Amino acid sequence: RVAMSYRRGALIVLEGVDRAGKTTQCKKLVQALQESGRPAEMMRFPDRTTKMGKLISAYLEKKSNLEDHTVHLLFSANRWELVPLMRQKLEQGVTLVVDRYAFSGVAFTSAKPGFSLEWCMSPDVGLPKPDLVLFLQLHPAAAEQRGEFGAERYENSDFQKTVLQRFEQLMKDPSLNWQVIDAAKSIEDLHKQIKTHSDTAITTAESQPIGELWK
Ligand code: ADP
Ligand code: 2DT
Repeated sequence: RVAMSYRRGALIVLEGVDRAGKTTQCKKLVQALQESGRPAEMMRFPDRTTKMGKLISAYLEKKSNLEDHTVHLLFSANRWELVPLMRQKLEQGVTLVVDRYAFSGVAFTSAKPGFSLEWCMSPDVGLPKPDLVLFLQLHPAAAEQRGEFGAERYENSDFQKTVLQRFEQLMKDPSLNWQVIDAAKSIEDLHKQIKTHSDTAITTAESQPIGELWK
């Protein structure tokens, strides 16, 4: 094919506070895309199945302690180790629907004392840039009604409130296609809205190269 479009898949990221419905919506989006004949796959970060992912998982389950900078870099490394696979899929035309990405990385670490947004962003600079970042916005009180916090690290309401503030800072970046969604709506309403944004992003991405995050 000469001078043909890229026809690559889109990189779609879902972000939001704990229990906003990210996992529920990622699964529904992948299923809907597949049913409409578009190749799509789900990914999640952290990916706990790799060697680095297992270290992260033990940390989140409080089975191990890691120094704060160290664990931040591990979360980033866990994304970088999957970049070759992500690029391969995208170039094959597969749309990737990703549950959390570098935005969670920055929001969670920078909610700890002594961590600037800039320092937290730097290891993730140059990752494949999402074509769409859906932020599932949910008030902390509404999130609480969806059930108790689990026993994992970071699962407490004061920390989550600071995390939300950091997400809000990241959303001011106009170089990214942020779409804020009201996550208090029903699962079906949210899905329709997310599907519409995704269809637009997929069409746009087809004729564009993969971008570089925060570069
Ligand atoms: P996250 O991945 O953001 O933590 P989940 O998709 O795991 O969120 O959903 C958290 C909980 O909230 C689950 O019990 C899920 O069934 C419920 N839930 C998800 N979406 C909604 C919604 N739109 N309205 C009410 N409850 C929801
Ligand atoms: P879940 O598996 O329930 O989504 O929880 N986190 C995530 C970070 O601190 N840094 C990161 O880079 C990422 C991707 C968010 C995972 C927990 O890990 C946090 C909640």
